[in-house]
Amino acid sequence: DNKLIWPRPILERDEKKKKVVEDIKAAKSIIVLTGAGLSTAAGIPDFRTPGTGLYDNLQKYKLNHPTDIFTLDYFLEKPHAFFELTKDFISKDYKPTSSHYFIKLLEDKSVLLRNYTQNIDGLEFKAGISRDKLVQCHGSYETATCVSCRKVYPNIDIVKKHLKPDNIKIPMCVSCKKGIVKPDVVFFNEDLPERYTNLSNVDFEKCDVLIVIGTSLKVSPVNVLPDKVPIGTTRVLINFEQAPLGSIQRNRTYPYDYYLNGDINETVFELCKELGWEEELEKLVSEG
Ligand code: CNA
Repeated sequence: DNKLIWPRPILERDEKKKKVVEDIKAAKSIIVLTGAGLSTAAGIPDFRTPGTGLYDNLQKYKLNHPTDIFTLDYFLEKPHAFFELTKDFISKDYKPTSSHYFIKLLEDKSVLLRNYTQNIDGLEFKAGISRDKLVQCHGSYETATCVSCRKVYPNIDIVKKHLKPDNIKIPMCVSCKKGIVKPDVVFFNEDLPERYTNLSNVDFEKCDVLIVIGTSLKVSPVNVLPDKVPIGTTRVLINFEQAPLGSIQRNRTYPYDYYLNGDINETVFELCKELGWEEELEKLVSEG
């Protein structure tokens, strides 16, 4: 049912692109909401792409459901699976994609209000996006906390030294000695960081252009963020697939919704070309 997906396809791609470019040119407060699709071109699998996504590649852990790996119950029982994934994230030197640099370019042009990212790979920082401009909705691998006594570890070194290429040990708390030290990435049913709550309550009402990139918008509560912008806001989705409607949105119609279907880097490059930002983007990427 076309009514249940977002945004509804109304115009031809070129026509939509033209409108999006006009609105970006006129914008003062752009929010970019990103997901795992943004980083697939960096070599990091997303969750849900059939075949390559993490959920299709977790058979060896014999999970009842792929999301189990990001639940506290499963983690407490079988922490190895999560730490094996963690090892990749914190040891490999992934590079930002050109679309990460596009977000940085929006910041350089003083039109980026915020980048809300669901990603935990830290590639936004590697692209130079300021801490102030970033909300890591699902936490990050920068810090860790003991699941038992809640001792906070201000860096991830304690975890890192347990994760050797072919030998994964479980990092235990040096203080209480009985809790596992869990990186501060948000699991299902865990609270999102305070920064997310505080800023999302004020940012979205100021947003004149919302650009959603590389997310299936299936994870709550981030998936309702697009519904928090004013009705006159331009909302753009750059993704291989349309997203399901959020809970609030069902009864509202946003007149300026544009779905730019296709590969993220290609679409972003096309937009930059039409914005006349091609050279600046290429410069950021090459200096990266
Ligand atoms: P998801 O559900 O896997 O959705 C990703 C979306 O991106 C899908 O709709 C894909 O079709 C689309 N996509 C993938 N590659 C491209 C491409 N090149 N061009 C166009 N579209 C593409 O992931 P979500 O982000 O929606 O789910 C939220 C989870 C994923 C968050 O909790 C993240 O922490 C988690 N995650 C993060 C990473 C990371 O940090 N890089 C990796 C894997 C999962």
